[in-house]
Amino acid sequence: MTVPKDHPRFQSLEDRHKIEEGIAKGYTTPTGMIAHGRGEAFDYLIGEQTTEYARAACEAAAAKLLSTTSVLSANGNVAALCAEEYVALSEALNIPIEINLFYRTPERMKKMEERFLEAGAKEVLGVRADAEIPSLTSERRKVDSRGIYSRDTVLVPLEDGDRTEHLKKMGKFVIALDLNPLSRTAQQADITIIDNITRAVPLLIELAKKKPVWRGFDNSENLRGSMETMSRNLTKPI
Ligand code: PTJ
Repeated sequence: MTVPKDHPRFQSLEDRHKIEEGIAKGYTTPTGMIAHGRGEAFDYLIGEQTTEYARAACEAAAAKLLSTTSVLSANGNVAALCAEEYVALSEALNIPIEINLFYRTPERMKKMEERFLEAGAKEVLGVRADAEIPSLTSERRKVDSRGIYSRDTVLVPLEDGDRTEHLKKMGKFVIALDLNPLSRTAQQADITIIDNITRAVPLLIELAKKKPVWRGFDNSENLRGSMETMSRNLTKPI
């Protein structure tokens, strides 16, 4: 079905169809639809726009990703929503993309790799995982020794799980990208970007090109700002 361009929720409906397409093509897991719906609810609460807090977090994230050895983790929802932009971000930062799936199967890994190669990536890590995140039991423990295993900074998008805790135990700097400020990943990361990935990735590309300098970042303060924005939006008079 074609969504009319003048529909007030055009972008949101388009994104839903991208998730649907990802599921049909086999690189996105069916539960990715539920994850997406959860994200949509939080997007409403921040007003479906990039807040000043998200912008500040993106600027700090770009500086950190540029100044350390870094890697961009990718799951099935990322592949569905913004594969091309994610590849452009990896090029702007000159760092690799590594596929890391919760519902990991050889078929899905192959389809994910094909999706990113089609989107222009020259190489995608993760398919031939040869290392493990110690003490993590889920399939997300399987990582690439050239990527997540050895690099200092990991961008973890659209994930409410236990990987961040274990990456932190390995001494890594974790940047979360998640609309839900209460998710475990959002709460445990060193920088949390509370924004829709479809807005945050283009902004990260723009900021990376300006080569920002790392000046430190207060994540608790920034998370508080995003949560206050949400509660203000919830209580504002109609
Ligand atoms: O592809 P796999 O096998 O690795 O599976 C991916 C799942 C669906 C398991 C993974 O995405 C996941 O952990 O889902 P959760 O636990 O529902 O967490 C997803 C988080 O992403 C939630 O906190 C949502 O609020 C957030 N989210 C969803 N869509 C967006 C988003 N954050 C930013 N932008 C979005 N578009």
